Amino acid sequence: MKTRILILSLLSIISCGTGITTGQEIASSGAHNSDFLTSGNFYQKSGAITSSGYNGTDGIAFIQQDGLIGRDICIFYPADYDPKPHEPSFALLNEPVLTGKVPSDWALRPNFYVKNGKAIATLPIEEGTALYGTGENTGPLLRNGKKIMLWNTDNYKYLVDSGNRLYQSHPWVFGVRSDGTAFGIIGDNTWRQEIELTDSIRFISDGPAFRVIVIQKNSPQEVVMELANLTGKMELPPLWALGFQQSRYSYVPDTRILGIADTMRMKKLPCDVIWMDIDYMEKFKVFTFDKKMIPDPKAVNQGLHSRGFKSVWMIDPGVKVEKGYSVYDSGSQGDHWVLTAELKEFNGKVWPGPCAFPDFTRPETQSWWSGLYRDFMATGIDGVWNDMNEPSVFDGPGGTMPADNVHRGGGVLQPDIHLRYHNIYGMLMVKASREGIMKVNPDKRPFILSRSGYLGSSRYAATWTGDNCGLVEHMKMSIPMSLNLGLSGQPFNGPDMGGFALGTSSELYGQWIAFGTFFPFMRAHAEKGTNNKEPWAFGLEIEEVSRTALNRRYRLMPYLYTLFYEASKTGLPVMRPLFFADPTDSALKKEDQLFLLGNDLLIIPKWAVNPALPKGIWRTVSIAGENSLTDKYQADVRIKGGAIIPLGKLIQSTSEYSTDSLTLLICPDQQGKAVGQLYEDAGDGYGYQQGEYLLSSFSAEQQGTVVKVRIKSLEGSLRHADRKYKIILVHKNGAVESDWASGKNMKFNLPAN
Ligand code: MIG
Repeated sequence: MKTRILILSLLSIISCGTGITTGQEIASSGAHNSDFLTSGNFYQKSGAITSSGYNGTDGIAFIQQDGLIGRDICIFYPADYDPKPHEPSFALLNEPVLTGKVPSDWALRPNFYVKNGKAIATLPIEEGTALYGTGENTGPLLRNGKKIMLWNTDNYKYLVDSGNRLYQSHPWVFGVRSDGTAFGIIGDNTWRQEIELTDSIRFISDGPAFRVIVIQKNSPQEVVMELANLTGKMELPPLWALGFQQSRYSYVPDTRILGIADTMRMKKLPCDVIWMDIDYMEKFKVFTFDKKMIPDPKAVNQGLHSRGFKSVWMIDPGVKVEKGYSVYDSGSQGDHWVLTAELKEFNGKVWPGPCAFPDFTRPETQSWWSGLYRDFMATGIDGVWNDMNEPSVFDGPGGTMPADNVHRGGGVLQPDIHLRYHNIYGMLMVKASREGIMKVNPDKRPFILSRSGYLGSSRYAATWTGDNCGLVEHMKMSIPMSLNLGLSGQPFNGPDMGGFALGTSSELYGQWIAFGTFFPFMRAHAEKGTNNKEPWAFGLEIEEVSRTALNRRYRLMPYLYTLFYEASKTGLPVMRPLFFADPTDSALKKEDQLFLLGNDLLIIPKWAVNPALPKGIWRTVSIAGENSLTDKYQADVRIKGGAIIPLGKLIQSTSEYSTDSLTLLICPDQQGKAVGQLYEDAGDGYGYQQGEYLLSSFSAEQQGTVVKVRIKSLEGSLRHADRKYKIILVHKNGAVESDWASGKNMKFNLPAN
């Protein structure tokens, strides 16, 4: 106890907060903070540091400073704001710069106060406002009335705290008013905190007083795009990451891995990726391979590649404490571990037994961790799965490390306790992973899947929603969960399709894959000890259901890839809530059985009961020969009047993807017109950043049985010499198909309906 008091007093050297700090100031003030024992750290103004965080004096604080930081974006600093415990921000790409005064008619201002020692910011909820966001949540799409804890937690089956805290933290509330205007609020701090959306919007932090950023726009779409401008965007992933992915805890030995791949091909179930879970490792030691299970990792990767598959392998943060194990040895030599409050190496139990945990706040540790990927990736690994990075610690308080553990920071990062850095531990881990992977494969686009995350972590990794169950309830909830992640800045996400824990019945799997095939990230996964959950494991009927569902995804690949391109440019989600179709239509605001894929496709799962539907023309289409109106499983997919959707060929993986011939699904609006777009590039690498891509627009006009189609190149230097097109005209009573044609201005004569 004595040591703790000594350390905390060393830590708590008073510093004065100036309120506003520029990026440069942070960089220079951070520079001499690398050794916190001599320079000390910061905050200590209206309260004292305790080992569990901030302990302010109760009372109301005035706004110390506020102003515009962009078009329709304002920032508010509380009176006792100190930048040191908060900056640089992990959510924001750049430190905000004041560009003007808060407009006089600005509706949303926070009130700041301290209650029970906690720093709080509240904002009023106007009547009729629908609330969303708050990141990864269980429960419905609409967040009104909810209380959410932001404290990244390994939440098996979503049972801890009734699922009110999961693996990720997004201090972000997104609101849509009844008139369709919208706002978003960032409570810019990483500390353990709660968000309450009961009588008002309330951020209640265990850290010192924090600043709040408010975006107000005319539409929800503009708010989400502005969030992406502030927090950064997902980089365009490799095309293969958009394919179907098959995982299990765990596919071992090597022969089983290749067997799964072979069965996919034999059964003509399109698939791009096989995933390797922890049992491939030797005694769960990261960056090793078990000699019996995987005697030759290179051969496994080559085997997958020669079958047209990619491979993703798991890496956890916990490093087995074992002298002679190179990762532990080099980590110890470099002083890379998170420390206890007594400044000793912290050890906690995970799969390998006692582990040490990299302190990713240290720049040296970041580069060390990056470097570990060199030999690993050299075996031909395509993607990396960072799991357990909340971090999950089996014998730690609340399943993680103690909140008073010490992170040493360095560079621009302040030293501080775990309570501050917990929620961005995983984000810092995937940042280092990504850098390491890019260094080894500079000509490939990295793919990383992270379980933990924080607002803005789509900059580094895709995500999935953790350990759900093979339950109808979890199947249905996967839609609002994915939607709210998309509305919180993470477009590349999806659930464990089919359910991770518990057995999955044939019926459930069939229903799930039939709409799950339209998730941005589509991976089937299964826990150890559960029934086999590959598409063929549920009998012939469900195998056929799966084949059709997967064929639908792969035929839609040109459209899906175009949506990912759009997301990487604008921050708009790939999977969108129904109210995006009409933010003024109150009936759509809580509908979360259905979703939109982009703007032009509406996905209606078979199990949806009395769904609210957007107004206007939306017509059911067949994408891969299915008739979803009579089919027991396949989701009803409807195309919007006025839209053109490019479809590709039936393929078994994106390694066969080409846009040499395209089918245009055309659904004319009231005036007989329709438009669409297509993005294409090499599918991997960075040529597209040098202009090696093509963004085209399609426009169509129908007059009776004649449809004229114009194709324009909008951007990029890629050219297509002789692309063949056919069209499928979707009309009131069905669809008619044309012959193949080519050219920039085509005229299709269709058979009469
Ligand atoms: O404690 O690696 O969420 O997808 O299969 C469980 C084994 C650790 C949790 C992940 C799950 C993965 C499992 N992991």
